[in-house]
Amino acid sequence: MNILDKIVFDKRKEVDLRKSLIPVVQLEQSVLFERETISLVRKLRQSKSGIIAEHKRRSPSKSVINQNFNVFDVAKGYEDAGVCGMSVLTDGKYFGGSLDDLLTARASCSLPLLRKEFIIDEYQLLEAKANGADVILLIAAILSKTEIKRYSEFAKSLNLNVLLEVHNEEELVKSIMPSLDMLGVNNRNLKTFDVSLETSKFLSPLIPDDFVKVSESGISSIEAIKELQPYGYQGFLIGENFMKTDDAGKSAKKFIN
Ligand code: IGP
Repeated sequence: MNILDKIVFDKRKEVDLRKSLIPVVQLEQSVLFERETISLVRKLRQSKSGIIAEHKRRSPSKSVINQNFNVFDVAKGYEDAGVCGMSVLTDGKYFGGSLDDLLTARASCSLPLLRKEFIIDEYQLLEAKANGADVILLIAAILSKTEIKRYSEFAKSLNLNVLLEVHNEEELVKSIMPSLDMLGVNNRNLKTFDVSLETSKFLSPLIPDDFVKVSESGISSIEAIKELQPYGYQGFLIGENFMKTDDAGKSAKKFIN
């Protein structure tokens, strides 16, 4: 089993347990369920810098990145820096995150929030909505075409934006459909953790222009962004580079003109 298979295996068990503990009606009763969501796509289209800044304590590839921050301050710092949106990792076992982190970020800022999670069930979309998310991530490497269609259409019905993540041509070709808002190219191979910005460059011409293109992972300089912009990228998802410093917001600010 590669790491991605392991994560998905554990996630299935976790989601089944959560489902048995918190029924859907309870999620739907959250006050946040009525909240008007904020569109990340719209913000990215209008923005020059296009930064989506992530809250990430640790990861399977890097182990500990930063355990000292609290999400409330990070969200505030990112908002003050002028980023377009914030990504909050909610996986506990591999990334040290939680839905509570999402809720805290929601209480702290009015940025569009992405629930960064391994989505394998509609239930997780209801959780995202109930905890203040505006955007969900779907990972093509772990979903069939039918699942991508089902989850993205369900997300749209909840007024959530959809970011679909791919890493190669095959995943991209199977995934293109009108219910997606943003196409994200992950420069990191989630099975091997190899990182290369060339992945974004190579896949960009295969992404139709009606989707906002987002380059994800391994971005550590303004030069890297400048290098990717001519390929049509309008969004840049950055985690570690901000989180490894002692002031994530201040680090993000350096990327915004
Ligand atoms: C951020 P980085 O290299 O800047 O910390 O990467 C983000 O792209 C990465 O955390 C990520 C991710 C994912 C994490 C991209 N896709 C899917 C978990 C699941």
